Amino acid sequence: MITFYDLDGKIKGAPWSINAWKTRYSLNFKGLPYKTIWLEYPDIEPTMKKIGAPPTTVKHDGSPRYTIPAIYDDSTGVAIADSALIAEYLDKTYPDTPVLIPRGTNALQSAFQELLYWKMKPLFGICVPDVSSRLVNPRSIEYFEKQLALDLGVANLEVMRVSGQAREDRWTKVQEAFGGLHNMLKGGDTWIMGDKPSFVDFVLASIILSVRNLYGKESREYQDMMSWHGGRWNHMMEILDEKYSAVPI
Ligand SMILES: N[C@@H](CCC(=O)N[C@@H](CS)C(=O)NCC(=O)O)C(=O)O
Repeated sequence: MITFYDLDGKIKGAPWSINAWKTRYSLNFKGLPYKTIWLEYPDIEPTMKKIGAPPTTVKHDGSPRYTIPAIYDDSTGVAIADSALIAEYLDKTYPDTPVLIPRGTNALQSAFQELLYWKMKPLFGICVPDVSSRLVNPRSIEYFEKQLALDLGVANLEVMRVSGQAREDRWTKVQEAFGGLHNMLKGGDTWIMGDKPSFVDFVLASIILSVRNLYGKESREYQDMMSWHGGRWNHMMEILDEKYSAVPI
């Protein structure tokens, strides 16, 4: 069976890590059974070393950075981290399951992921200062805030907070970013690659999910987003919620 490593958080049953959701959607989409191990930030590095999952990048001091999501697959003995590498591994190892990264689309999928991150910067600007108080367990807060502030090049996450009209203006930029995506996805397709979901849809959905986890399904933010562009994001999320959002423990 596959063991999936995710981050624990304050809201049980609603895991909050955007990156881990990419892998949860991937595993659910493929219908592969798995169990979840819930970690706190300080546990990630020792756990990854223990299972043999390599670091995915480097920290600001040049030391290796170990990250979740990661999986350990006891049928092959493979331990692997990074959601995109995990998707590639799952496609290769379980060829009879639905494909996450269709053959020949690796470069396009990577490029689209990067584009999404650039486009969604205004959204991250709104969300980041709210994450630790609403979602992160006390044991992870110091690590999370320090690491993210370093990543974002700010003294602390609070300096990013905007309110009042400035927040409204930023929210308009988020809507414009989704509008840009909507214009790219011509026609009535629900999914980025056309008639079937693929890994990049799960990347986009995990970003949308971060708003729902942070502010709640009934929040003004989430409801507003779900009304944009003829409800196309709502339609996508409804399908994903119904089919691929189970959170096995
Ligand atoms: N590109 C990686 C990013 C993974 C990532 O940044 N994970 C965060 C949690 S959401 C993490 O484990 N951070 C630990 C650290 O930065 O030390 C992926 O897609 O899996």
